[in-house]
Amino acid sequence: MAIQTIATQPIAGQKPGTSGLRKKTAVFSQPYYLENFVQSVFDTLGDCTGKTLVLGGDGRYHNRKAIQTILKMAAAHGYASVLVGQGGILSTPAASCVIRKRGAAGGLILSASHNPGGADGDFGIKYNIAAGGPAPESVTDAIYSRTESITQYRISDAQDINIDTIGVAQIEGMRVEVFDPVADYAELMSRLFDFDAIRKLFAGGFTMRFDGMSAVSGPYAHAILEGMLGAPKGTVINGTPLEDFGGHHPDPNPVNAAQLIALMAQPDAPDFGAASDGDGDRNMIVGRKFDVTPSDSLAVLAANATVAPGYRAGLKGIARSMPTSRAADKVAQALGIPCHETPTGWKYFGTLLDADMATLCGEESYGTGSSHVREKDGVWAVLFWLNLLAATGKSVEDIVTAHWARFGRHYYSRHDYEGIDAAAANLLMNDLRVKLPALKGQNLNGHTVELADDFSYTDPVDGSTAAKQGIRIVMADGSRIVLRLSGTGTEGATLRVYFELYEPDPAQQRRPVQQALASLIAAADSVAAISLQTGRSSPSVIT
Ligand code: VG1
Ligand code: CO
Repeated sequence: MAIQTIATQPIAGQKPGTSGLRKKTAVFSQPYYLENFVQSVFDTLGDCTGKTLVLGGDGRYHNRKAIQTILKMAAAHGYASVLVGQGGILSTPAASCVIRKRGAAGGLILSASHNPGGADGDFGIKYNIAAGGPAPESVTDAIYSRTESITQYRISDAQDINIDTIGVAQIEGMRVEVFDPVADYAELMSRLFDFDAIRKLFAGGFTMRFDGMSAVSGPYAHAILEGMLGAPKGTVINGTPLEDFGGHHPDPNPVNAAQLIALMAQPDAPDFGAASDGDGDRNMIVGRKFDVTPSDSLAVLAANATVAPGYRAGLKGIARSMPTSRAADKVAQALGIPCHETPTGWKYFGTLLDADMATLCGEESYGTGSSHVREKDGVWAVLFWLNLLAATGKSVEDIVTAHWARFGRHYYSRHDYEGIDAAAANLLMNDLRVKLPALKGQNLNGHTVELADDFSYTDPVDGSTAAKQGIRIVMADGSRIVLRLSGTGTEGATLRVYFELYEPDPAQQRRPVQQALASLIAAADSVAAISLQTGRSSPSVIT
């Protein structure tokens, strides 16, 4: 065994986006691609000697190979120890949990999350810091800038090691510990939620389907729901991680989790449905014939947080990403706690959670989480809902409609225009930016514009700033249109248009969502010339 120094050259475009570096698998599997990026991470971190690194991924194609490469590179950089999830499996929230619990210096998570996997799909990598959360922008910017000047990387020429059996091995004197990816996480969950009450719920005949979407959350759901909580076998469907996610798009929304939605619409539907994404950090909550929007889910959990033992003491604050509906703001107001508005991406919640300024966080993109880790957490959200259902004995629909009656309903929808021409997408955003100053006071389809800007954020804890985080057009009647370009795609550009309309009157809260939002949808098209600029007459995905 020897450590080798290999000459390399910068590869263009290794810039992490909303959540790490994501590219086509074919790009990632090119010689030097992963190595250059990982070396740039290690160079940015500085001296790694004696430190512990957590390593794992969502099990997608190329995961195992990438893990072997990273192990050999870590060994060449003096890490004392690398903790690897068995079989290379480690959900994003479990990685965050393990980094924190084991006092690791950080972790490398291999995932492109909700993007499809396989040889023709996507692959990704991100670095998480010692607090357990995604590296802040200052770090990802430094990594990117390192990728632009890299000249060599260091790697051990050791043989591949067995990552399928729990135990300890060595590479160049570095300890490699293959651990059970579920155990620490499951133990944390059992401390946060009333497992006895949930066990009784299942024992009483309550039925559920959890769709693992053939991705990483399956093993967690099998162990916790069917194992620790006694849910009948078959509660978890698509529960085995597959390298290509069964050819599906592992994104838990009503479009991509159509199988679950159809099941929940049957006359004999289970009481409760849920799904998670590729790397296990997203969640979709479904009642019988009743989908819960992620923004509502955050608000409902916040309003009822004290039912769960881990949140008995109440919440310090709530944080939501800017495009997420303002349903959580209403709850924060009622609870007398702050509601922070951050840019899209979980990395912006870290400082607020560390400073105890927020306890619950959420994003409209099926992401909910709390201070228990520093990532959004799919299975956690599902357990929180189960705890709530067990504590109240009510149905999902009854809980949500009672919430609307009390706080008002925020009708909400996101329209995605995927794979559009990147130049056209940038033109659309730039044209709209130019129009913003003149929009104030204008009447758009019956809504008077109160504020129109490009969202900028200053972190209240460390003072760091992020500009151009999405265009928001806020109306005097409380409704909003938000437009931004995705930072997780790998082909062309994706335009996301978010719509929100507040309806305080319970008699008006059961309208079809797209109909309720129709005036805003038409207003967005006229102000941003969406059909004209994208060449699309309708969005590719509506959630
Ligand atoms: C999307 C979502 C964002 C989420 C991000 C990572 O980003 O909109 O809310 O944090 O994915 O989620 P974008 O830039 O494509 O809109 V995950 O589960 O893919 O790590
Ligand atoms: Co994800």
